[in-house]
Amino acid sequence: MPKTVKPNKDRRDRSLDDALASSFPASDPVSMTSTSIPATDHDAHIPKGRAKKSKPYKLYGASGGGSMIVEAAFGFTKLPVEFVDVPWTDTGWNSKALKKLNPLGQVPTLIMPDGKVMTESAAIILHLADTVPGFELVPGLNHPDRAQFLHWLVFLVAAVYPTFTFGDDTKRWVGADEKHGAGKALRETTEEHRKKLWRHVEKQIDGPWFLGPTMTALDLYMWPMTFWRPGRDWFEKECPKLFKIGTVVKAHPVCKKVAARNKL
Ligand SMILES: N[C@@H](CCC(=O)N[C@@H](CS)C(=O)NCC(=O)O)C(=O)O
Repeated sequence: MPKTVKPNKDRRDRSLDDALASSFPASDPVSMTSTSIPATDHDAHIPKGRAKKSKPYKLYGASGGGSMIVEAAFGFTKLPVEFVDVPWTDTGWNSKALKKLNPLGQVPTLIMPDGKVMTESAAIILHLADTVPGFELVPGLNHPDRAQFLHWLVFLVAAVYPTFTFGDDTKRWVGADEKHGAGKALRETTEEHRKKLWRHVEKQIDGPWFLGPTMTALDLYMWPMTFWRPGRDWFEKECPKLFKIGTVVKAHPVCKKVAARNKL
């Protein structure tokens, strides 16, 4: 699993408070929860008076992992969701908790109200946008940022995320050659590759958020991802815009709740 790096409280810069006061747009959780987003949109077809309480989603996650991105995204909705915390020692191909649900043994793994399984953070986030009217973390179909949002969402999960998959537990991939240094080499090359990817992103974005003036789900990824390897110091020096996004998102009330539930 991507090792989290303990946040350094002293590093919280002064402009963070200004950012907090000004930059959470309509996605501010207070305004989100005060709108009339129905708790159970999937029950919309049930005639009034016969509406029954919808079954909750069930989200399998691990503390500090990418499941927190999805948990935070759920925090911007009123959808009912239950959490199952999987110990890191029980993730991966031999996971007892996840084996029957997701053979990869990865989190997030989501059980839908109808019992079907959904994995892949990007798919789950797009599903939330499909399900929750007014979900503002995903630019809508005709929004001018839609194409860039999709571009970066898939980039994060298809280009960046696998560098952890291959670098975290190198024995899985190099087998007996681990003894001969292949694991170390794989770790190093995936780390270097990831740094290149992040530098590329940093050059492409203007800030203050990933897509500019408005917070989107891409910013949620920057929360855990800027705390994972290569770590906070590296991001602060090499990718200050991404570093800042991670810092501000971490302080968002929704993410604070998620962090507390994850005992971070
Ligand atoms: N493509 C997946 C990646 C999920 C993933 O790699 N999760 C990590 C935790 S951050 C995991 O479960 N690692 C355990 C493993 O692969 O064995 C997504 O976007 O949801």
